[in-house]
Amino acid sequence: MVLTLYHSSISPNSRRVWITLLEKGLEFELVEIKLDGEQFKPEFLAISPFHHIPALVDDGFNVVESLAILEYLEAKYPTPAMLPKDAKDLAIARMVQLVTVNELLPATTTFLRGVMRKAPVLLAGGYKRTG
Ligand SMILES: N[C@@H](CCC(=O)N[C@@H](CS)C(=O)NCC(=O)O)C(=O)O
Repeated sequence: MVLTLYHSSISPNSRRVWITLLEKGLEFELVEIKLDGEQFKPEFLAISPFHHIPALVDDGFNVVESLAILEYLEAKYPTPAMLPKDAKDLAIARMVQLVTVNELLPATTTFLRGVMRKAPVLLAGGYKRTG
Protein backbone atom coordinates (compact mmCIF):
# COMPACT_ATOMS: atom_id res chain seq x y z
CA MET A 1 0.00 0.00 0.00
CA VAL A 2 1.38 3.41 -0.99
CA LEU A 3 -0.82 6.29 0.17
CA THR A 4 0.36 9.84 -0.51
CA LEU A 5 -1.47 12.92 0.72
CA TYR A 6 -0.70 16.19 -1.06
CA HIS A 7 -1.61 18.88 1.40
CA SER A 8 -0.88 22.19 3.05
CA SER A 9 -0.52 22.25 6.83
CA ILE A 10 -2.88 25.18 7.26
CA SER A 11 -5.61 23.91 4.95
CA PRO A 12 -8.76 22.80 6.79
CA ASN A 13 -9.73 20.70 3.76
CA SER A 14 -6.39 18.90 3.97
CA ARG A 15 -6.66 18.47 7.70
CA ARG A 16 -9.92 16.53 7.57
CA VAL A 17 -8.13 13.95 5.36
CA TRP A 18 -4.94 14.02 7.41
CA ILE A 19 -6.89 13.36 10.64
CA THR A 20 -8.81 10.52 9.00
CA LEU A 21 -5.59 8.84 7.84
CA LEU A 22 -4.21 9.13 11.38
CA GLU A 23 -7.43 7.90 13.03
CA LYS A 24 -7.53 4.89 10.72
CA GLY A 25 -3.92 4.09 11.55
CA LEU A 26 -2.87 4.05 7.90
CA GLU A 27 0.68 4.48 6.71
CA PHE A 28 1.01 7.43 4.40
CA GLU A 29 3.44 9.93 2.98
CA LEU A 30 2.73 13.65 3.37
CA VAL A 31 3.75 15.96 0.55
CA GLU A 32 3.48 19.66 1.34
CA ILE A 33 2.29 21.81 -1.57
CA LYS A 34 3.16 25.46 -1.12
CA LEU A 35 0.16 27.50 -2.14
CA ASP A 36 2.40 30.24 -3.52
CA GLY A 37 2.15 28.82 -7.03
CA GLU A 38 3.45 25.28 -6.56
CA GLN A 39 -0.12 24.05 -7.04
CA PHE A 40 0.05 25.16 -10.69
CA LYS A 41 3.09 23.04 -11.57
CA PRO A 42 2.33 20.50 -14.32
CA GLU A 43 3.33 17.54 -12.14
CA PHE A 44 0.78 18.54 -9.50
CA LEU A 45 -1.90 19.44 -12.07
CA ALA A 46 -1.53 15.90 -13.41
CA ILE A 47 -2.78 14.73 -10.00
CA SER A 48 -5.19 17.56 -9.18
CA PRO A 49 -6.38 19.28 -12.39
CA PHE A 50 -8.16 22.10 -10.51
CA HIS A 51 -4.93 22.89 -8.56
CA HIS A 52 -6.53 22.13 -5.21
CA ILE A 53 -5.20 20.33 -2.21
CA PRO A 54 -5.94 17.91 -0.67
CA ALA A 55 -5.24 15.19 -3.20
CA LEU A 56 -4.73 11.56 -2.32
CA VAL A 57 -2.84 9.07 -4.44
CA ASP A 58 -3.38 5.42 -3.57
CA ASP A 59 -1.15 3.12 -5.56
CA GLY A 60 -1.52 5.22 -8.72
CA PHE A 61 -5.21 6.09 -8.19
CA ASN A 62 -5.78 9.84 -7.80
CA VAL A 63 -8.62 11.22 -5.68
CA VAL A 64 -9.39 14.94 -5.27
CA GLU A 65 -12.09 16.76 -3.24
CA SER A 66 -11.74 16.23 0.48
CA LEU A 67 -15.17 14.67 0.98
CA ALA A 68 -14.63 12.25 -1.92
CA ILE A 69 -11.29 11.30 -0.37
CA LEU A 70 -12.98 10.64 2.99
CA GLU A 71 -15.62 8.52 1.23
CA TYR A 72 -12.90 6.55 -0.55
CA LEU A 73 -10.95 5.94 2.66
CA GLU A 74 -14.10 4.89 4.51
CA ALA A 75 -15.02 2.39 1.78
CA LYS A 76 -11.55 0.96 1.37
CA TYR A 77 -10.44 1.04 5.00
CA PRO A 78 -13.70 0.74 6.99
CA THR A 79 -12.12 0.15 10.41
CA PRO A 80 -12.33 2.19 12.55
CA ALA A 81 -15.52 3.70 11.11
CA MET A 82 -15.49 7.48 10.89
CA LEU A 83 -19.22 7.86 10.19
CA PRO A 84 -22.21 6.86 12.34
CA LYS A 85 -24.68 4.19 11.14
CA ASP A 86 -27.83 5.78 12.57
CA ALA A 87 -29.75 7.68 9.88
CA LYS A 88 -30.15 10.90 11.86
CA ASP A 89 -26.57 10.89 13.13
CA LEU A 90 -25.32 10.29 9.60
CA ALA A 91 -27.45 13.18 8.30
CA ILE A 92 -25.96 15.45 10.99
CA ALA A 93 -22.39 14.39 10.09
CA ARG A 94 -23.10 15.05 6.37
CA MET A 95 -24.66 18.43 7.16
CA VAL A 96 -21.60 19.47 9.16
CA GLN A 97 -19.30 18.34 6.33
CA LEU A 98 -21.23 20.14 3.62
CA VAL A 99 -21.88 23.33 5.57
CA THR A 100 -18.15 23.48 6.31
CA VAL A 101 -17.21 23.07 2.64
CA ASN A 102 -19.97 25.20 1.12
CA GLU A 103 -20.53 27.95 3.68
CA LEU A 104 -17.85 28.30 6.34
CA LEU A 105 -14.62 27.81 4.38
CA PRO A 106 -15.53 30.13 1.49
CA ALA A 107 -16.41 32.78 4.09
CA THR A 108 -12.95 32.52 5.69
CA THR A 109 -10.96 32.62 2.43
CA THR A 110 -10.43 36.38 2.44
CA PHE A 111 -9.31 36.28 6.07
CA LEU A 112 -6.91 33.37 5.45
CA ARG A 113 -5.38 35.08 2.40
CA GLY A 114 -4.64 38.12 4.61
CA VAL A 115 -3.04 35.93 7.27
CA MET A 116 -0.89 34.18 4.67
CA ARG A 117 0.26 37.49 3.20
CA LYS A 118 1.32 38.69 6.66
CA ALA A 119 2.85 35.36 7.72
CA PRO A 120 4.37 33.84 4.59
CA VAL A 121 6.11 31.18 6.68
CA LEU A 122 2.70 29.47 6.89
CA LEU A 123 2.35 29.62 3.13
CA ALA A 124 5.82 28.16 2.72
CA GLY A 125 4.93 25.17 4.86
CA GLY A 126 6.84 26.49 7.87
CA TYR A 127 4.46 24.78 10.26
CA LYS A 128 6.06 21.60 11.57
CA ARG A 129 4.18 18.71 13.11
CA THR A 130 5.45 17.93 16.60
CA GLY A 131 3.60 14.75 17.39
N1 LIG B 1 -13.89 21.47 -2.35
C1 LIG B 1 -12.46 21.25 -2.25
C2 LIG B 1 -11.79 22.57 -1.90
C3 LIG B 1 -10.29 22.46 -1.94
C4 LIG B 1 -9.64 23.81 -1.75
O1 LIG B 1 -10.25 24.85 -1.93
N2 LIG B 1 -8.35 23.79 -1.39
C5 LIG B 1 -7.62 25.03 -1.24
C6 LIG B 1 -6.86 25.03 0.09
S1 LIG B 1 -7.95 24.83 1.49
C7 LIG B 1 -6.60 25.14 -2.36
O2 LIG B 1 -6.07 24.15 -2.81
N3 LIG B 1 -6.32 26.37 -2.83
C8 LIG B 1 -5.30 26.60 -3.84
C9 LIG B 1 -5.87 26.94 -5.18
O3 LIG B 1 -7.11 26.93 -5.36
O4 LIG B 1 -5.07 27.26 -6.08
C10 LIG B 1 -12.19 20.18 -1.19
O5 LIG B 1 -13.05 20.00 -0.28
O6 LIG B 1 -11.16 19.49 -1.26
